[in-house]
Amino acid sequence: MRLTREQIGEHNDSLRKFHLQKLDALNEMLSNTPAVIDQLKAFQVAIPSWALGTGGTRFGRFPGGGEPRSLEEKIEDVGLLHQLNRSSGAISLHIPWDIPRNAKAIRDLAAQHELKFDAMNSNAFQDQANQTLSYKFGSMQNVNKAIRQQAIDHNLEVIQYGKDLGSTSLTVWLSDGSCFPGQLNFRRSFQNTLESLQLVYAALPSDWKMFVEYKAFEPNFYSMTVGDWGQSLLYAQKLGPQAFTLVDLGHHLPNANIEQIVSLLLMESKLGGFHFNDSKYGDDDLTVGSIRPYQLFLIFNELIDGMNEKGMNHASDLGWMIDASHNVKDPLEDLIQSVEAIMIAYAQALLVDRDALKSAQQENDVTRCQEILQNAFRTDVRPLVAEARLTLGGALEPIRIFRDRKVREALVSARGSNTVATGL
Ligand code: RM4
Ligand code: MN
Ligand code: MN
Repeated sequence: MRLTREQIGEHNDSLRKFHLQKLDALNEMLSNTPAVIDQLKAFQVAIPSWALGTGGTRFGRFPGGGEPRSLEEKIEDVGLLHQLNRSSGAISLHIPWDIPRNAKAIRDLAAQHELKFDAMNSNAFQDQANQTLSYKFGSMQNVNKAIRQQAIDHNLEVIQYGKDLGSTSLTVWLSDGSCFPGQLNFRRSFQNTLESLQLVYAALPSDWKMFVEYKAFEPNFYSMTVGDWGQSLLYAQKLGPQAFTLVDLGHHLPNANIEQIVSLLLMESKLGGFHFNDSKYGDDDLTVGSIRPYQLFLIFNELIDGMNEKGMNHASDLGWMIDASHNVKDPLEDLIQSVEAIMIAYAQALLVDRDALKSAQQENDVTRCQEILQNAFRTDVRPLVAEARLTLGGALEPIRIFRDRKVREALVSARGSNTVATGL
């Protein structure tokens, strides 16, 4: 489903006057709005193929209707999102949830929607129907070599799918770990995992990156074999220059200082990418920016600072992806909100007066440091984000047009009300 240019034009015309008033006010207040808008226009956030349906919890799943029934329909949904916000120009596939059986056709369809293929995600945390050996006691850490080999082979297959699609990165998230003290030999598990990852790393094309994603707990609750950024960094350092740490915002112990983690990983040139989501407790996978928008801003503040220092390209030198799951919201509306929250945090962080902050830090002027950050954070940058969308042909208010044009209703009538997308 796509909206027509005319429908988007009509929507924008009805809101343009008010939008321009707000934009003018910002232009008067700030000196660098054209540069910020240009950077926003270049910034793209990949959408995971598993976020387009309703995610379940272990207590149940409540599909909302009109969920995509195939990879093709997922691509169409991301295409629609990108049409509305012009910042969702990539999709990230999880294998085997979304196997591209006909790579050429899938590539063509994505190109029609102006979408690229972001990181490929492997899955050695669930047993599949046709699988011979079980991951019950882990995959790459497993004491059984044949099980480790099965996980390695799966990752090699995922790289192959990615090559066929034009992706250039692999994200490995392992649920490996233990639930009880004594269950595992920590060092042996680490070594097994490292050796397995090394075999996958060896198969990476030279222009690919490997992202090693860590997670503090769940589904294992006593130890995780890639449990924090320290462990992930160890693997990435031992693997080599194409391996990096991936930070998923929901994968830390409560109150972790994620912005500091990001800053140090960047310093070491070992930050690879992001999975954005928000949480109150654990890996809640809630809408980005819905719980802790200030934390998101502080993370972007460190990202920009660290990337600028290294002369990195904000848009292309790290992998930006959402990793969320929706139990009570329309998945497309939720993704619109998540992408918007990321763009807002990025824009606010671009407004931080870095020279002033540096001198305030040098002078130990703690009050001024806080003022500088909070001045940026408290600026309503939404007109800048909307202007970036508008000039790229998107909609001024994506959620409003989504509802006005009854997009979900149209998807329900096209796909049915009982469809269930693959994913968690
Ligand atoms: C994990 C982790 C991975 C994601 C799976 C679905 O908790 O965040 O990135 O692929 O969930
Ligand atoms: Mn993740
Ligand atoms: Mn997660």
